[in-house]
Amino acid sequence: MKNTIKIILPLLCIGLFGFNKPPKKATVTFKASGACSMCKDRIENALDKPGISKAKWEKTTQSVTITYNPRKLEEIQLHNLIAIAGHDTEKVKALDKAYQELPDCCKYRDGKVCDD
Ligand SMILES: [Cu+2]
Repeated sequence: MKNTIKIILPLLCIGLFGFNKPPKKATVTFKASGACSMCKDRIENALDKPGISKAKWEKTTQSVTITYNPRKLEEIQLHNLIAIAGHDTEKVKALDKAYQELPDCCKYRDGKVCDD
């Protein structure tokens, strides 16, 4: 019985003191399409927003790794920021208008690649 209390009490305390809140920091990696270092800058700049502490896009893996605050942003918003800048992610397709406005060499859907 005493042992049970020893186990339950700390759990109860954790529950009361914000265990239910999401953590302040989370890191996610997902697919985001791009062609070159200009795309890298564009994607990373699009993620230069409050609540995002780190964003790194990699051409070789066509993926972006983002450290953000889940209390301020939902993961889908990260996808939206990238899509608005003209780049497809695994969950959100870029707006046509934004894609058309990309420089020719950044038109990743045609398999184009800029010289870096
Ligand atoms: Cu590019």
